[in-house]
Amino acid sequence: MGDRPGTVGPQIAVLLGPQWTGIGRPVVSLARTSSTNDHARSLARIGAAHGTSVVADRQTSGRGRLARVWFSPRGLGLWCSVILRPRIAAAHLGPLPLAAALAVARGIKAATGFQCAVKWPNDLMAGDLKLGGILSEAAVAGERRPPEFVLLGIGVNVLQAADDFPPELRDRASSLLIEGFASGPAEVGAAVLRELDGVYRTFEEAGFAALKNGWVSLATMIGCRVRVSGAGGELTGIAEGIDEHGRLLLTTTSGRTVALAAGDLSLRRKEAPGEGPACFA
Ligand code: BT5
Repeated sequence: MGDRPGTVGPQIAVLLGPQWTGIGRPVVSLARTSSTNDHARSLARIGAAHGTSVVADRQTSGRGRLARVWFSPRGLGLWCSVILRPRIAAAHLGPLPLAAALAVARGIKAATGFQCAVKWPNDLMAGDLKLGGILSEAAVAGERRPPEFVLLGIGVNVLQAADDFPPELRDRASSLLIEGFASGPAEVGAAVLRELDGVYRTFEEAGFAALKNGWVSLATMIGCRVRVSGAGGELTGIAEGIDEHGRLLLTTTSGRTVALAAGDLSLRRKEAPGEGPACFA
């Protein structure tokens, strides 16, 4: 882990202002770390307070779900993890990544004016290109108890030009700059943390049910033909919506509707008879 302070974190602290006591405070700033989630975990284990954020200019082993690589070059994106100490049982935290994605989308809008979309379960999208993602990890001691802590990892591509992405991501990823919205990682970060503060308060007090409509209003894949892959294999069908637990409601080609708690969703681009419209065709 790098010990030098970074440049993005202190700017976020300034933008949040000295009076800010909400999520994001204190900001722990690093020039470089393996993964902000890992650094946040070691701080959480030694008692870091609810709301503490860890921001790095660059991650050397940034990761997505299932230990996938998350590309996090220096100064070009928001690479941040927030330590949460929930007061609600672990069993109710399933939709937290969706709530967080909603907060990030609202923060991006507040900082830049750009309205991105959310894609189930944890993506931020510009059309069908990935702009960012959420990695939520919890130290759970039983489903009926609050976890000791949750680490909410937030990655947003801000300043990359197309050729800053590795070749395998160039036709799948975008940044706010590529979308035509100039802003810095710190401006985006401060706005995201402000939104997260309000969204998380609603989540704890009223549950995801109170945020669901907001999430759905930004979800462009609803009504589309999609494929979902996960531990149980692959399913194809129409994404009808989500329920109050954040599960995807998918009507399969056989007409059965299933509620999926986890998986990877991809939009099917080619028309197939009897399967409904394809999106982004
Ligand atoms: C995610 O995983 O989308 C969660 C990403 C979370 C990143 C943040 S950064 C701060 C914190 N610290 C961390 O170490 N992580 C969090 P998933 O849905 O599994 O998507 C991963 C996939 O996205 C990869 O397999 C690539 O295909 C793609 N990808 C990798 N880097 C990307 C990037 N910068 N922009 C867009 N797509 C990317």
